[in-house]
This record gives sequence, C-alpha cells and structure tokens, in this order.
Amino acid sequence: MPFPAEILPTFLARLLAGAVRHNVAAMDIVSDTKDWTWVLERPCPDCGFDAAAVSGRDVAAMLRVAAQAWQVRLRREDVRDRPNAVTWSPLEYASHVRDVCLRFDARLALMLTQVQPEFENWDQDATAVEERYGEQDPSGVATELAASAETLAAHFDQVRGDQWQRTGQRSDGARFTVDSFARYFLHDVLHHLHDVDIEVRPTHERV
Ligand code: NI
Ligand SMILES: [Zn+2]
Repeated sequence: MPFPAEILPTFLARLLAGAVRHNVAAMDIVSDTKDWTWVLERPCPDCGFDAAAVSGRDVAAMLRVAAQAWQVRLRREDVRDRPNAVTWSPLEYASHVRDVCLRFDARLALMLTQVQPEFENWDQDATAVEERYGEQDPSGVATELAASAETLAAHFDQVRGDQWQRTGQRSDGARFTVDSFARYFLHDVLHHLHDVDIEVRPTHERV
C-alpha cells in the first residue's frame, strides 16, 4: 500500500508547477450535474488526480491534508470573488466541500449499517442557492469544513476488513463499494482545490 502522504503532495506540487492546466469548460458550475463516476476508471484530465492509484485506506490521511489546504485558501483576500459569472468563488466551493463531507459521512454510515442502501438524491446546485454559499462567513466555513472533514476522516479510519466491500447505490443507479465511494469522494475534494487555484506548499515533501 502506498504511503498516502506521498501521493497528495505530488498532486499539489503538479498544480503548483502549472503542470495541470484548467479546462475552462469543465469549471462551469453546472458540471456537478454530470456523472463523474468515470474518475474511478481513469485519471481526471482537469485536476490530474488518479483515483485508481489510491486505496480507500489512504483516503482519511489524504482528506486531512486536503482540509488543511482549504483552510489556507479560505484565508485569502479573493475568497468571495468569482472568476466569472458561472464559476463559483472559493467560498462557494469551500461551502460545497463542507457539505460534501457531511453528506458523504451520512452515506458512509448507511453503507456500514444497511444492505446496499440507496442514497437520497442531492441537488448540489440547489443547495448552494438555498444555503447562500456566497454569503457565508469564510472563517465560519473554515471551522465547519475542518470539523466535517475530520469527522468523515475519523469514520474512514474506523472502516475494517470486509467493510470496504460493502455497497451502496445512488438514485441514478451508480453503485459504489465503500472503497470506491471513498476514492470518488476524495477526487471531489481535490478537484475543487484545483478549481480554486490552490497555492499551498506540500506539507510532506519527499526527501
Ligand atoms: Ni463537488
Ligand atoms: Zn478532477
């Protein structure tokens, strides 16, 4: 099993080096209505993350590193600025990531306690409007994101043995194991760091 701390810094380092360039079309807010399950099969051409190269067991540690990067991003002056009319501001993306952690934590609990549960549909764009993501307080979002990410990381840490192969299903029919669900989730958190042009130094440089 690869040591997870080595993978995420490589990813962040590539972002810093400009090796991964934006695909402007892919940044559109409506992109979250697309089915992203293909990211489990091949590297994401936008953010460069390869979900097939990690194990569900790596996800908790990588989530903790990513959550730190979000803390840094939320402190920047341009946190409320949208790059253009159809792209979320970093604050909106961070609010989304906070809620993704909450939502996926609830789904993980279902997968661990029920036989192939079906997840309730979640309209992410409607939630962003209803919850007024763009008007939330950045420091409050930072605190909430840190808490929701840590809660989910702790629950991933508690998954044991056969539990990684338990299953769940989205309302659109997409099926996940806890393992693929964890890797799918991690991509979302990392992809959105890419969306907000994260500029943080990897904390675990390999020497
Ligand atoms: Ni997302
Ligand atoms: Zn991506």
